[in-house]
Amino acid sequence: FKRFDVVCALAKTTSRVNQSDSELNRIESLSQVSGVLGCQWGDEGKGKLVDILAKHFDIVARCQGGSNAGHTIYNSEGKKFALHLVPSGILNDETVCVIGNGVVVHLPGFFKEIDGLESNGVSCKGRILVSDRAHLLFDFHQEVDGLREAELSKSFIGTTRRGIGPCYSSKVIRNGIRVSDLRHMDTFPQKLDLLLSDAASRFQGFNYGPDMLRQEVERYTRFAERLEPYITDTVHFMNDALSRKKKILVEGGQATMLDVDFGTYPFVTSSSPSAGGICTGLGIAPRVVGDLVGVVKAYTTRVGSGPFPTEILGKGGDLLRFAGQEFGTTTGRPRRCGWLDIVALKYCCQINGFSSLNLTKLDVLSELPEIQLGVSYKQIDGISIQSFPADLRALEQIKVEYEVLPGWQCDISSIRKYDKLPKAARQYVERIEELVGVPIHYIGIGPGRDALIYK
Ligand code: 2SA
Ligand code: GDP
Ligand code: MG
Repeated sequence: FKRFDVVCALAKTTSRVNQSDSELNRIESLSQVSGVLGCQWGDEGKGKLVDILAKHFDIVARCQGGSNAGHTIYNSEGKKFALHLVPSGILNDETVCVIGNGVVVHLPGFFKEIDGLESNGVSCKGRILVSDRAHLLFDFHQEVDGLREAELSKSFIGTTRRGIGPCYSSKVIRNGIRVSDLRHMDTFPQKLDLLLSDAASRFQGFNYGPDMLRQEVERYTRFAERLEPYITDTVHFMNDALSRKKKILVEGGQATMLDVDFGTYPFVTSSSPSAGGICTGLGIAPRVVGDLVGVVKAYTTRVGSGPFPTEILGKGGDLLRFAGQEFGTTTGRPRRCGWLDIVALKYCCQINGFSSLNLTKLDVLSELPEIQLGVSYKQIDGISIQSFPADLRALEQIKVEYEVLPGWQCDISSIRKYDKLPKAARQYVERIEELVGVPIHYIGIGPGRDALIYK
């Protein structure tokens, strides 16, 4: 762990720019293991917060998902980076980035991402550790993802087609191939053959032959060599770091409403983006997990199919989409847009036990004369629903009750102090806190690193 010590020594000497003592105090009082998790259907702006917090942590770790994630961040010069597998701590030179055992790793995508970062001046050497227990996601998983979607026809999930579901299926059915298997290339071809034959027997449209196996084995022999310096027993690494009082920030991908257990199943991803995924995806004990910051957009977006109770169809939705530039970071797909859903947010807060929230993209609402907040759900017969329903049929039939709040109709993107925000904007923030019962500590008013208000 020599490289880690060098990195941590550097972290202590970092200058912390543009932050007041109370803002610094807020960040530095975050517990030894903290997390940033999505509260809606993804794309809340988790990457931006992780990038900002990263310089106060020694390690930033991903615990679930794969390159379906798209985290857009801007460095201090305003240069844009879209990250998928690499944790959003990478732009801070001092941070060690861990890809945990719960992540599914597509090596061609991983190396492409690293090459892209390096060619943009971000040094990745010795700063990224990949768990030897993480599962490998192959190109064929991506192909199968597409075939499954085609098979589902009108009831398609709207996946990112990055092979996530098929790879987690291989893992759970127990014929998956893990990073540590790359150290045994003698048995690798047999294992891969088993996986590919399985896919071929299931999907008629999947053409598998000896050439494909030979080519993949050749490719992965090269990848195995290139990956070797990254491969780490990250369970040991994380627990050793904990015993040495290092600070760990966990970066969630996707969000609770896309969680395979708690989300709008089956319109979900195949991992656990909620708090539970931190322990299973990194091998650290629940008792060490401290502050969790929930990231919630000031409105709601969803990409892909599935229920969306507060969705705004038509022109209203288009307006938000263009104002918020709501297009997928990974696929470029237009995101569906709607009002903030307090019922879903409360459900998410219950599951994750957030210590605070980051309300993002408040600036996007600036032009609206009034803003709606979905505060409760009622059944067709008028009876109130207490929590977010599991039953999608029930969800289709609910009626959302809204509170209407005044808009502020002025540009707030250059404001940096909470009390300088227009009264209507503060009212909106405080009403959300009141309804949800969790304090909002951070407010996003633009995509840039400095566009954050500490409340
Ligand atoms: P998958 O590919 O199997 O995980 O898809 C299953 C569902 O999970 C949703 N999902 C996402 N939703 C929002 N953002 C995601 N990342 C990208 C981004 C998405 C993009 O940052 O914009 O570029 O399209 C993400 N990843 C998975 C997905 O839409 C399905 O509903
Ligand atoms: P993530 O997946 O949760 O990390 O979010 P994405 O990066 O996919 O999507 C969030 C988008 O909103 C990105 O393009 C960010 O640059 C941008 N963003 C984040 N916070 C803010 C904010 O407060 N205001 C505005 N206007 N944009 C933001
Ligand atoms: Mg995203």
